[in-house]
Amino acid sequence: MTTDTSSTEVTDGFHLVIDALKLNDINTIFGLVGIPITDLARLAQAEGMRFIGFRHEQHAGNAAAIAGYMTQKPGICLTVSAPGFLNGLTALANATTNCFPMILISGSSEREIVDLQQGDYEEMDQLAAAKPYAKAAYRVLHAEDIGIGVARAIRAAVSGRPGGVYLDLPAKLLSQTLDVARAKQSLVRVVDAAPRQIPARDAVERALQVLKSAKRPLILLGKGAAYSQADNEIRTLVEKTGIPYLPMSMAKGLLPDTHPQSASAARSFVLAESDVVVLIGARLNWLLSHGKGKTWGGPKQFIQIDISPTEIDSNVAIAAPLIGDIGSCVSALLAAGTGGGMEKPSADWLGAIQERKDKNMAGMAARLNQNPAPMNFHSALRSIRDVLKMHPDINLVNEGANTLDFARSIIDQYRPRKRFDSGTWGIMGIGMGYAIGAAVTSGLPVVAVEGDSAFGFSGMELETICRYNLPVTTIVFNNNGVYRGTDVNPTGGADVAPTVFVKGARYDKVIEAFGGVGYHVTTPAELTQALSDAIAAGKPALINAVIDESAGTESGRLTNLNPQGAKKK
Ligand code: ADP
Ligand code: TPW
Repeated sequence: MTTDTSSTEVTDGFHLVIDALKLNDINTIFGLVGIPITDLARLAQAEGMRFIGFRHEQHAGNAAAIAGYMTQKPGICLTVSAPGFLNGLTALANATTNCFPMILISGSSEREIVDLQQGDYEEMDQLAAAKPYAKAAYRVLHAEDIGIGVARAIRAAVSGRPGGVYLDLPAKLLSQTLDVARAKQSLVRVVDAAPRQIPARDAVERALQVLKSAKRPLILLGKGAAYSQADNEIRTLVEKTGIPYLPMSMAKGLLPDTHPQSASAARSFVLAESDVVVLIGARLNWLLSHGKGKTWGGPKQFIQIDISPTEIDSNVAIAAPLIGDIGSCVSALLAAGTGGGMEKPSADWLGAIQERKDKNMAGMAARLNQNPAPMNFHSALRSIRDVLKMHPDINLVNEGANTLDFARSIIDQYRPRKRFDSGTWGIMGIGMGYAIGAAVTSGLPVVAVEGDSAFGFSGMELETICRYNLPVTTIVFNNNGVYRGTDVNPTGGADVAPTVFVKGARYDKVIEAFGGVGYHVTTPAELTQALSDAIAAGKPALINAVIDESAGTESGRLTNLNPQGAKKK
C-alpha cells in the first residue's frame, strides 16, 4: 500500500513496520493482539504475512525464538504493553541465554505519562525492563526511524553471538503519518546481516598445533554448531580427522546419532579420559560441569571455536581460542591441515571408547527391552524411538525432568536442527511454543515429548495448534506429578504434596475440546500404534501416556543441584 502513490500520499507507522519487516524477508509474526497493536497484526495479515496468534505471549516468544534458531533469521514476537510485554520477556531472555535470534516487538503506552508515572493504561518503562535481559533494546519515536529501528534490531539479533532484541513501539508512533516518498526512502534492506568472521591465521595454527599434540582427542559439538548451518564442514572435520565426537542435546543429528564416531554412549568416559577437546559452539557452563571437576578427569587442553571472544576462559583456561563463525573456523582448520596429513587417533583410544560404548549400549538395551506394567520411561521411549526412526525429518520437542533426560539419550536424531529442548536454562514451558514455531517454520510434523508438569506450562496452546491445524503430536508422560506422583503430605492434611497433581488426569480430553484427536495409552504397543496413527494423520493429536507414578527421580539427573537442608523435614 505504501508504494501506491496514486491512492494516497501518506503512509503511517503501522504500514512502515510491516513494510520494513517484509523488505527484510520476514514473513511471519507470532503474537497476541490488543491495544495498541491489534491493527498491526491485522495489517500484517492483509499484507500477506503470516500472523500466528497465541493464547499467552511467552509461547509466541518461544515460537519466534525457535524459528530464529532454525533459520538464522530473527523470529518476531508481537505483544501489547506492560503485562503482554512481560509475558514475552521471559521468552526473550530465554532466547538470549540460548543464543537464538529473535525480536520482541511490543506496543507501549504514552511516553509522557509513563515517564512521569502518572498512571497510564498498562504503564511501564518497557525499554528499561528489557535491557538487562536482551542482547539489545531500542525504541523508535518517529515514523521515519522505523526502517532504521527494524534494521538495527535485525542486525543485533543475528550478527556475532545471536540473541534476543527488544523493539519498543509507542502507540503514538503507529499512527504517525509520513509522506510516502520519504517513507520509502527511510526503509533499510539489511545487507549481510550476520557477516562471516574469519579466524586469524595464527589462531588457526595454534589450534592445529594443540590438536596435533593430542593422544586422546575429542570433538564436542554444541547448539552453536547446529545453528551455524556448517553441516558439511563439521562432518568433513569429524570424518577426515577420525576424532570421536559428542553432541550436546540440540547438536544431536548434526551427524546422525548412529554415526560410528559418536561417543555419546561413552560420554562419561570420553569427558574424563580425553586430553584435547575441541569445543565447537558449546559453552563450558553447568551443562558441561564448567569444564572441571570429576566429570573432566585429568588435565586437558581445550581448543574453543566460538564467535564470542569473551566466552573464552569463562570457566577454565583455553589453550587455543579460535574466534570466528563456525563455518569459517572449521574450513580454516581443514585448509590448514586437518583435512589430511594429520594422524588418526590411536587404535588404543578408539578401542577403549568402543569397549565402553558396547558395554553401555548392552546395558541400555537390556533396560529398554523390559516390559514392566505399568509402563516406565524406558519402555515408553523405546516405542517412540522405534516409530521416530522411520521419520527422520520429524522435529522433536522435549522437556520435563526424567522425560527430558531419558528421551535425550534414547531417541536418536538423524538430521541437524531437529531437536529442540529446555536448553541452557533447563526451562519448563518451551513445549507448545517451540512445537508451533517448528511446525510453522518447517512445514513438517512435530512430536513433543513432554513431562506432565512441563506440558502444563503451555498446555492451552493446544487450541492454537488446533486452530492452525498444525501437524503436532504431543505425548504427555503422565506420572501424576512433578518428577513423579507418589509424594505424600506428611501432616496427613487434605492438600496433596507439593509435587503431586490430580491422579489419572486425562490430558487427551483437553485436545478433544478443540477438535484434535486424543489417545489414552497404557502400554508400549498402544503407544506405538497411537504415535504411528497420529503421524500418519498429520493432524493435531495428544497422547496421554500413563507412566508408573513411582518411576521418576527428583529433578531427574540434577538431584545433586537441590540444596540439602541440615535438618530432614
Ligand atoms: P550447548 O548448550 O549446546 O552446549 P551453548 O548454547 O552453550 O551450546 O553454546 C553455543 C555457543 O555457540 C555460544 O557460545 C555462541 O556464542 C556460539 N555460536 C553461536 N553461533 C555461532 C556461529 N555462527 N559461529 C560461532 N559460534 C557461534
Ligand atoms: C519455568 C523446575 C524442573 S523439571 C520440572 C520442573 C517444574 C518438571 C518435572 O516434571 P515433569 O517431568 O515435567 O512431569 P518428569 O519426567 O520428571 O515426570 N519452572 C520453570 N522451569 C523449571 N525448570 C522449573 C520450574 C522444574
